[in-house]
Amino acid sequence: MSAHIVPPLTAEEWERAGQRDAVEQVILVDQEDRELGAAGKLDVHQDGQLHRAFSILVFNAEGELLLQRRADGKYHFATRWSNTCCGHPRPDESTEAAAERRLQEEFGIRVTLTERTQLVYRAEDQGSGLIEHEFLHIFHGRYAGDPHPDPSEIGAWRWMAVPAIRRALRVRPDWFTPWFHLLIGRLLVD
Ligand code: DMA
Ligand code: MN
Repeated sequence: MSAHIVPPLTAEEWERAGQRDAVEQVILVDQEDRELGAAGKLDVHQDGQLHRAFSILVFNAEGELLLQRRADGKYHFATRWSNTCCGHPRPDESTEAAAERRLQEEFGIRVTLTERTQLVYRAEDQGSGLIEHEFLHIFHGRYAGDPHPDPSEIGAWRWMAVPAIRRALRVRPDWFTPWFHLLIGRLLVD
């Protein structure tokens, strides 16, 4: 199973990445999001190939954003604070269905999502050696009440007002994921 996985993933990191990540497939795309085929999730993040992904921003009635701290065992960008939820549609799965699925798996909540915009970006994770290079579909949704996070995905969570997020990003930039900087800096207008 792991024969095609090459350094920089160490044996320990491979273990942490776990069986679920090892068998997941993602959709390879071009710069216009046209499908080019499927490939293994960990392979794609080692090689830095462009693939389809989504990022979700869930707000409460006060306009605060639900943030998550990625769990210690995540395959990349572990322990960093980020937007509500992210992930990859599987081959033959719609991006919206995948977004709603991951929100339920990670946070245990059902939210109706609306696609707002798209963004292509590339970022390297020093910790894991993995590369994110994504055609990102950005969804917004609203939710009231407490979420029920899966601790293997989410180490901590909090609601946070956007001005406070902007200050935190300035003061502690490396506590956050690179795509969260992009989402807040370039896209978020709420
Ligand atoms: C991957 O997020 C997608 C983006 C936008 C960075 P993730 O690692 O939280 O998702 P998953 O664990 O489902 O691959
Ligand atoms: Mn990705």
